[in-house]
Amino acid sequence: MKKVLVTGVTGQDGSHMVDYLLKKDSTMVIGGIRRLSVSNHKNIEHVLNHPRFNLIDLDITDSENVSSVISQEKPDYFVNFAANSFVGNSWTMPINHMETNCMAVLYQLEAIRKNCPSCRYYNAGSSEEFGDVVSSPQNESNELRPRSPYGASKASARHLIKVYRESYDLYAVQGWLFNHEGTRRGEQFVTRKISKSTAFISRQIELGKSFDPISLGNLDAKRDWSDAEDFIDGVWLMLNNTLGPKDYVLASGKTYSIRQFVEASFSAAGIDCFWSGSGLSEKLIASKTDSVLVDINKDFYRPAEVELLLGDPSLAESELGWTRKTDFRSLVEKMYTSDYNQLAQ
Ligand code: F7E
Repeated sequence: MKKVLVTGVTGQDGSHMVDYLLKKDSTMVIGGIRRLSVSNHKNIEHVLNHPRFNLIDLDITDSENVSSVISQEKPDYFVNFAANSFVGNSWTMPINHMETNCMAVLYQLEAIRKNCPSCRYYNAGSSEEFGDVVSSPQNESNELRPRSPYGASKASARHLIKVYRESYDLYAVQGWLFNHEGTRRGEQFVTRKISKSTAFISRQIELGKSFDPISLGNLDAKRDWSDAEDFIDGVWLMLNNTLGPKDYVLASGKTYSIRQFVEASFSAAGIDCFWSGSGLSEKLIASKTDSVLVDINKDFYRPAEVELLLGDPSLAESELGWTRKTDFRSLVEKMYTSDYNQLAQ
């Protein structure tokens, strides 16, 4: 039986990782969890009584706590999905992002090096490390040119992982994970904001009730979006790579604008619509009723934007045998349908 310690288990990726590992008979899973006065267990409620799943108090920003947990548990794998992951917030909380996304990784690497050097380590890296890209698609040899405190924190963590791997012979890796979304996605991220609001608008239209438009920022930024569940297998393959510890890009190899995500979401809802105006005055209008579905709010623009992300997953495909099941349209439909069904219950 292998012991896997996963952090961030109440979030999207951590909770999917727990589900994935519990399907294997050969793993027991420890969820490292930061104690809060309010419960945030929604994504793991269904596994709380699983015989091979336990929760443990773990604050990744407390180096002493990290060190004692790792020396006591001596896990076979440590999978770090805990992070402050909202890029937009990182300009207002840069120190928090650096402490949570970078210093915390250093505490984990140090604790593993000293107490449990055979433990295999994974940190959730990000396409935001590529930032202001000069060539597309982005692969493992692209320069890191982050554009946000968040991107800088993840890029710094990546450098530390490489240094520890090469200096101490640790099995320590990170994945450059491009945007990955789904029904457990936090509601402040643009995809979930759109799917949830489209579902609400659709329901209000059915009930003959009024609604506010969805207020968005930059519609023309392009992201490479995948289903978060498809990435979990890629992470596990990286942790069990017969070629040894290496960092890989996980992506779909296709890029779509926020505007295209909005269009796909209203298409999933069966609402005909058209764009009108430009810049901050641009609006998405419902063809039948002339009501405004989307407007623009400059508060959702970022001080510096990553305009285009497009990943090249070919190395992960050829060396790890990694594949994906869900394409862009199916992902948008899945998210919209789940949000609509929750409202209609
Ligand atoms: O923004 C634009 C925004 O916040 C996507 C995280 O998982 O993926 C995620 O980071 C795009 C940006 O995700 C709104 O300007 C327009 O261009 O959903 P997001 P993100 O910043 O791409 C990477 C890979 C990570 O590692 C991160 O942890 O959408 N946008 N209007 C908006 N974004 C938001 N949030 N809200 C808007 O109203």
